[in-house]
Amino acid sequence: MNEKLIVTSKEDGYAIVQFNRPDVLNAINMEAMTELVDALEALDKDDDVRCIILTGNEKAFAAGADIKEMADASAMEMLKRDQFARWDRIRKVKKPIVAAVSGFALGGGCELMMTCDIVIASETARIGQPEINIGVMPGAGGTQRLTRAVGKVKAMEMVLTGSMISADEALRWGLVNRVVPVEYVLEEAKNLAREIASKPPVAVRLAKEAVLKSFDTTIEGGLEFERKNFYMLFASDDQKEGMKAFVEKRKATWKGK
Ligand code: DAK
Repeated sequence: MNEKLIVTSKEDGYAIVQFNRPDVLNAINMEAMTELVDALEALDKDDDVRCIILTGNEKAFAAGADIKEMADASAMEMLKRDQFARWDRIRKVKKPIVAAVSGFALGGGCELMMTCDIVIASETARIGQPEINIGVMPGAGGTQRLTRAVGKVKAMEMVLTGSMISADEALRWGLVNRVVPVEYVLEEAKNLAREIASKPPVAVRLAKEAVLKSFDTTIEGGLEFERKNFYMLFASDDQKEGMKAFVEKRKATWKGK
């Protein structure tokens, strides 16, 4: 039997999803992408899981889409493969995804990292959009999410030169949340996942949804959307419990409804 290209494990309240193509620096081929999306969607439906960590290994989070798989493809073949459909499904995952990034996060790897909600990077992280060096350009959000995260001039430099940035630069530019020594990157992501998993799940879900909404609407539309989600939470048991527990000076117990 073929080895799985994506390995999933569950811990207390969260799950870890790990790329498993170490020989090619976790380059993402179509099979890995399918496994990844299937795993994320299954975890999204799993009530025991409240947060998902996406990670690679010490050398690479992911060095991009598999170049060897794309090299000879025609435009029509690329169109028929319809890989964007899989990427779109990741965007629809409702639970928070924390990326734990060591080594290379390049091309599709960087784009996948930016699709995650929070990013913990190790000091060894090397982040970039090097597609220009192989005759193409970013195709899964690299010109859009990167530009929103770091601003036009920095995104332009990364996309047009294909140069990589260090973890410290990524931190200064707002592309990652924090930088830790490589041996702590997964531990730090787990701490964060545990903390998110301890929060009321419906509020977490609606809050994530509202933050993401800011990417594709006007401020007016976004504020309206936020307000509706805010009101909706007053229909949850967890809102009653959370506020009651505060008044009674005790710890809240969440029901997730
Ligand atoms: N694809 C396939 N194999 C890769 C790979 C990749 N992206 N990156 C590395 N490898 C393989 C190498 O070929 C090598 O395999 P063997 O030769 O041993 O068989 C092995 O991994 C180790 O790599 P190196 O020997 O090159 O290792 P080095 O430490 O010397 O260099 C490197 C590391 C990361 C600087 C170098 O490997 C590199 O430049 N890799 C390519 C990085 C890159 O250009 N990434 C962007 C790929 S394009 C789409 C969505 C997304 C995308 C496209 C479409 N749709 C939804 C349609 C995304 C496109 C991309 O990401």
